[in-house]
Amino acid sequence: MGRPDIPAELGQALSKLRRVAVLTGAGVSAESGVPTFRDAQTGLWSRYSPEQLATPEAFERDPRLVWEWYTWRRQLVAAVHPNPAHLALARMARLFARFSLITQNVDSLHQRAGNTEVIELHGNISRITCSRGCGIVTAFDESAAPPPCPSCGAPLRPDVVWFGEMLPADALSRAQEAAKSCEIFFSVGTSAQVYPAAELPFSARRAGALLVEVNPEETALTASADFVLRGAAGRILPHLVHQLEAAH
Ligand code: BV8
Ligand code: ZN
Repeated sequence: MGRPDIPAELGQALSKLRRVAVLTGAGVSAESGVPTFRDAQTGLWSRYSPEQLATPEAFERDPRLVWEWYTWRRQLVAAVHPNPAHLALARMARLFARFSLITQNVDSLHQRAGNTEVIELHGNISRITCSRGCGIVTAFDESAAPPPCPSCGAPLRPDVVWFGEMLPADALSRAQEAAKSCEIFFSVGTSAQVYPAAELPFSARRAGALLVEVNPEETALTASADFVLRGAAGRILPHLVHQLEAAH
């Protein structure tokens, strides 16, 4: 397969711009072997949809089932590696004066690829916290069922944002600030359907930023994008960063 073509005017814009923001979704981890939310869950989880399991109600109703799902996902994530898309974003962070990496993913693959500042909008699967909110945060452990909170006894839960739950205020405000102040906003590997994360590219555009989409498929964002790089992030981003490094 030939080199993906990066439009010349995008290359020119990137050589002049200083402030870049990137929003990633499950698609950036797809080439590491982590199923996206839209892919049918593999194996025994195929009969559940994430929207059914990633909710406080599901955890209330069947804490052990939800806990097992996260244990399965945590083990799957621990067994995979960052792919060329993650590695390209780690290199890209070093090329711009202001680079904000905002992710909807909970898999730590951006950190493992070398990005030191990652705005995690939806938490992280490697951490667990008190389901009654008494602030305890600790590392996920191998127990078969949610362990009791050491201070209040409520079951501990994955430290991720479920549907219907508020996003961490600090992460969301940093992401909104980055979207409003960037000159170019990349939306990579996200179907742009889950709010308020999906609002970010639109607020970047309203603030005057160029909008670039990297995705093999059309999304809710495609019509508003200034540049659509149609293809896998693991193929497109390394080529884009290679071009940028050559120009720097
Ligand atoms: C909130 C963490 C309320 C957990 C996640 C009705 C009831 C309740 C809520 C709502 C409702 N209607 C709307 C809502 C709001 C809801 C929402 O937006 N729902 C959607 C479904 C309509 N949002 C929320 O509930 C949020 N909270 O609104 O609170 C509130 C408001 C005010 C005051 C109080 C309360 C919380 C949302 C966060 C949920 N948690 N994850 C976990 O991981 O277990 S969301 C989860 O799903 C991901 O984090 C991600 O955000 C989303 C999946 O989306 P993507 O990442 O885009 O992945 P997806 O599979 O969709 O797409 C993959 C893309 O990659 C595709 O486009 C594909 O083409 C592309 N791709 C594939 N391969 C590649 C590729 N791209 C590049 N390269 C490749 N190789
Ligand atoms: Zn507690």
